[in-house]
Amino acid sequence: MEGSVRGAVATGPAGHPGAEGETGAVPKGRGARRRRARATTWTLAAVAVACASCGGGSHALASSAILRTDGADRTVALRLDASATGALAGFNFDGFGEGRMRVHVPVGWRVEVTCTNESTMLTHSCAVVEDRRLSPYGASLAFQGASTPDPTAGLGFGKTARFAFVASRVGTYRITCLVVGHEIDGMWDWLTVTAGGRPYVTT
Ligand SMILES: [Cu+2]
Repeated sequence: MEGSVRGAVATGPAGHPGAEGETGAVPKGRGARRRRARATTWTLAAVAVACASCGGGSHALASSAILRTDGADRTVALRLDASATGALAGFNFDGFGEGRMRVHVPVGWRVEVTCTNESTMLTHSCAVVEDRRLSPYGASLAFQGASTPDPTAGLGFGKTARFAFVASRVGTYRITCLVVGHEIDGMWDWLTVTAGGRPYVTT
């Protein structure tokens, strides 16, 4: 019977040049090109390691990508990319956390959310909750059906889940991740349900 615990295998950064010794200074020609190539490899490796937990890209999403409106149906499509950038150590939606994004939707409109976890390290979820005091344990859903499935467990890397709800009450709510500790680490934004007007996003 195996008595040992199999641990994670540590691997070097992709493209590691290995134990090859440094050669003398070669100002130009193949040697210089090789050094430049090696420096680029190291830079890319460093970026890959630095962003291992943030996943996603380096740019926050544009408002036009975050919210799309079908006025005839009184429906909005809201895209929430969890950990879209490295902002707030990846605790963001679409690159925004700690309330820096505010989604405005008129009362009675249907909100169709597409939630994708871009983090390679952490699970994340998407939910709309009552605007109560921030807690490591999250908050209650503001509208029926307003979260991804099993939101305290969250979605794995690259997973997408969709949900929809009707913004049935005027008020201020939070868009949040309900994985324990994430909201209080900054992974929340605002949803304002307005008495009228058009849907829009401010960042
Ligand atoms: Cu999260």
